[in-house]
Amino acid sequence: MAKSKFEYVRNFETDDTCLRNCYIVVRLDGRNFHKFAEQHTFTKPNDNRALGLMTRSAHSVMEELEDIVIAYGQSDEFSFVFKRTSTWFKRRASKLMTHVASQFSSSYVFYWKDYFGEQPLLYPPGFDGRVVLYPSNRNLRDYLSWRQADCHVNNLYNTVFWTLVQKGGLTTVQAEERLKGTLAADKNEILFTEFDINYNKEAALHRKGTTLIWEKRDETIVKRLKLPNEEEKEVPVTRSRRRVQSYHTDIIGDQFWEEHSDILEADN
Ligand code: DGT
Ligand code: MG
Ligand code: MG
Ligand code: MG
Ligand code: MG
Repeated sequence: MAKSKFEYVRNFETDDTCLRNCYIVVRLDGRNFHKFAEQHTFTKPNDNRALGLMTRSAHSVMEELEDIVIAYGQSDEFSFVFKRTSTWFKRRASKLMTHVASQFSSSYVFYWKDYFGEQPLLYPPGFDGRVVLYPSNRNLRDYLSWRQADCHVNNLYNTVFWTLVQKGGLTTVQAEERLKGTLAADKNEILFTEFDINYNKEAALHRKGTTLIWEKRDETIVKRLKLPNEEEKEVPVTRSRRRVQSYHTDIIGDQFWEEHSDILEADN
């Protein structure tokens, strides 16, 4: 087809190809979820329906899009890591990020009722996205550690804060005052001595967030085979299938990475 005289406008598009050899991380974060959580009466400090829906949506992103090797989520955010050798959409940052954001957002709405039942979704939620490149396994692990440490710090604070309010009868202002300047050890101590709560025994989902990875499983099904001039017979067929598995476990230390050594590709 002949080129139109308008064709030149293409040249105004900027190149946003992600640097080769780097892990591409897309992090989404719920837009104004402070208000969204209030309006949809999320339980405090953690709403398992909301967390389940976030994870379900991330699961859909991993299944529908190419080359995501691990995802990590907590609160209203989820990070998706594309393998460093991915060539999906020619590594164009805007394509990758918008596909992740739109697949996630539409899934969040699509699966809403599976988690919230009859409670209506009051308005369409949105998610912002950003792309960050990490050139080494150490940098990528430090990124994920940073998000999990953030989960821990916030959850410890929120757990004590809402325990002081819900069980201790403090007002939110009093609880905030009480926690001013306290360290992690102080917060653990308040929970333990005043409320008989051992923070380390609180739900791992809340303390560690959610990590999604691919796992291979052998699956055996019985197939009916009909060869020419033979009776039809049933034969077992085993094939390796990948499926998304979720973990609520520490990803800061080495153990997780040693047990799942196929996630990271070697630094060269
Ligand atoms: P943003 O991200 O700048 O548009 O603003 P927000 O309001 O989304 O702020 P952000 O992302 O820093 O904080 C997440 C908010 O979501 C925070 O206000 C608490 C709320 N949220 C997330 N998960 C839960 C939950 O399980 N229960 C409750 N009650 N609130 C939650
Ligand atoms: Mg924010
Ligand atoms: Mg947010
Ligand atoms: Mg957030
Ligand atoms: Mg198109």
